[in-house]
Amino acid sequence: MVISEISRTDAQIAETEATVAHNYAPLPVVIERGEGAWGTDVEGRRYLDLLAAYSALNFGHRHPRLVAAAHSQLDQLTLTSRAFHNDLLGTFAAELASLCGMDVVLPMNTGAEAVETAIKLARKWGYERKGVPADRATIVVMGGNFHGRTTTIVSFSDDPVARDGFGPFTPGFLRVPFGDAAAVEAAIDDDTVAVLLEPIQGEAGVIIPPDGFLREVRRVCSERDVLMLADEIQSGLGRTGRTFACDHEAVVPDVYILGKALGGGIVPLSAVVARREMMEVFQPGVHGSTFGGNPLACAVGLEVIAMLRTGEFQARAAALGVVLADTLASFSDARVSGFRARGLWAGIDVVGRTGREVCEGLARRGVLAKDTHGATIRLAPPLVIERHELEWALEQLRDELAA
Ligand code: IF1
Repeated sequence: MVISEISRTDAQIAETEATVAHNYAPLPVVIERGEGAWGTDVEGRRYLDLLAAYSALNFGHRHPRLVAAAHSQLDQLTLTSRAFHNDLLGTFAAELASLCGMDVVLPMNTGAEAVETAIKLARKWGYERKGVPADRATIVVMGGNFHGRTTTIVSFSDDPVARDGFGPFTPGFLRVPFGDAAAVEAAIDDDTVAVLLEPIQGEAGVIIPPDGFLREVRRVCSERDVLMLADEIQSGLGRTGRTFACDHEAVVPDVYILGKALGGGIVPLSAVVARREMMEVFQPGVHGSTFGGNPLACAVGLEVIAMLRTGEFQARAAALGVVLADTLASFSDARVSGFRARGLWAGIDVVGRTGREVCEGLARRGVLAKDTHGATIRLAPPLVIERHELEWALEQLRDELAA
């Protein structure tokens, strides 16, 4: 009898390693099914997903309302391109603009595309409305930023791993320390068209700026006629216990940059949302995307917006966020040297082990999480997680750190 020497997991990993570029180092877990906050691997083992695809799965795996919206649209129309109208884009844009308190939406697909769109908007607005001399526009960005992987975006990254080897780089960006409003103000001159920031920095390890920083940036941008571009791709759409992370300081940016959970974890959907006076710099033909505003994504996006309008997911993230923060605060500082948490989002600095080692141990305990930058792990459970599931997961983390 031939006994298979290799498990389905190992076979699947070997095939992936042989045929897919090694631009990631995934945990040795092969997910086959997802339901709510849980994934099941090819050997039937279940995992509680505390990454939620970096906050693209705020509504969990295959939320029934979102799957239903996708299914019904699949039977009708999936793509027209913007060469013609479709019957959903206007409604989707009106609903999203209303959710943001803005007027106009430019739909794209990935987060990086939305960030690039916002950069182009700010530059064009600077030249056409602010009178900045051609090709002189500058944008102030933050140390520790992560806004995507295009060559222009990595041009202003301070992470050598994300940036090295991809030059020559796009000029026109000034980096200042995240959280330092005085440095932001000092960096602004007559050529500055925008300040681009994540209200809370995700990849940097869930870095929350000093209270009042966002209000100060808002004040300075208003005073100096500079656009405040808020990248809420990861921090937005309920993650921090509010619709947007900016809401915690009652700050309304000039431009919201959205993505990830906007597509419900089903289709890529991102968007730039702003007032009409900004968006008018985009005249026909100056910007676009094949899939931008496609009816399938709009159908799912409309359902996401309807779900966010109930406030249920924001309230869950706020309430369970208290459980998360209180539990992390109880961890001994022999295991955790620090943490940051807001809503259902936390960055935890572990002691004596790499974040990767902790995440490998968590996977063996049936919990999926992701490390970032050495000894930090990020927790971002789906907002549909039940309290007892979150408590169980945190027990696994406590046990793993004590191991
Ligand atoms: C990867 C990080 C997180 C983002 C913010 C724009 C984008 C992202 C605030 C671009 C994307 C993803 C990208 C993915 C892993 C993940 C990530 F580790 F890369 F940095 F979440 F923190 N703005 N973040 O977080 O959106 O083009 O990917 O749709 O590239 O490894 P995208």
